[in-house]
Amino acid sequence: MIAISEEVRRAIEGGTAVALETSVVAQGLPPPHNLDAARRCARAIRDAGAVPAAVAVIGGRIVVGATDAELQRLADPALGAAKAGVRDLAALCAAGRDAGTTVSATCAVAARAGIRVFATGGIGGVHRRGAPTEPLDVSSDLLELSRRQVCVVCAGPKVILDLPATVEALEALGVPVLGFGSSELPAFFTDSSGIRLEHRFDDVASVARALRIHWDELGHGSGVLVCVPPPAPLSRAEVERAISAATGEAARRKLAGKELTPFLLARLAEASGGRTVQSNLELLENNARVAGDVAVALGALR
Ligand code: PSU
Ligand code: MN
Repeated sequence: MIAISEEVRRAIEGGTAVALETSVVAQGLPPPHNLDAARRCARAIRDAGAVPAAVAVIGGRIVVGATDAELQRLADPALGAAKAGVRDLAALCAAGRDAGTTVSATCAVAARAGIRVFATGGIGGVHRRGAPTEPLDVSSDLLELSRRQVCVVCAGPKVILDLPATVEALEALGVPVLGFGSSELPAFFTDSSGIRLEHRFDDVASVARALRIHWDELGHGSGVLVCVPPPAPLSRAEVERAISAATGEAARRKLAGKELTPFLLARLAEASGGRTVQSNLELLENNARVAGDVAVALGALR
């Protein structure tokens, strides 16, 4: 059921494979930026001396190391690829569907395939609530992070979330949060969340050492979040204004579940005249490069 490409299989043995999610291709970014992002991330990982392994569901098979043709298939909105969270994988496979995999699904597949490092843009988390009567929406990304031995390199949780609540959930779940070149939690398009990070690293060799200790010496079964500030951040104030408007509209339309994140990201893109999309592309590529460096450093410790 899990088809691992020959190149990725060899890289897993050598410890240099880096997983990529594809919900960002199928739902997170509009065309043609979605395909562009996938290609830029793959190139950045190769430039670091590692091997990209895009995870996706194609015709009911989970692929690890999706081809460019398969990525094109996910990137075409007319083909209707689904959004696969971890719990959707079996049903989508049984139904023979195509799907982009979220962070939760990608963590699960990467761990199963033996891939230890994974790059994404921003992780899901605890959504904001306009009123206490609204249901609590918590991304399955958090729970998967707590039970898969994968290092997720990201620009922090998405700024559309309730950031303090997301950070508390990560603490409760026992997931280490490491700042890379930053002592403040980045929040996707913006580098200022106002939340201080206790652990900061400025080189990938130290990150790799922390991963080895976490998994091999201490025997922890959880993932590790490495948070890299976005290279082209937007101002927090500007982003917050757009988020209030977008979350208000989502509440009025009673949007929930897996539609919510893509809706909010699309609204922010409109409100910013496309600047959130540019920022998203830059940070995805940057995270892919750091993930490639981490994978190479981790391989050197074996
Ligand atoms: N990173 C991006 N854009 C995205 C996502 C991540 O730059 O669209 C996706 C990830 O796949 C993440 C998902 O897992 O958004 C979160 O969705 P939800 O809040 O429904 O769990
Ligand atoms: Mn959700």
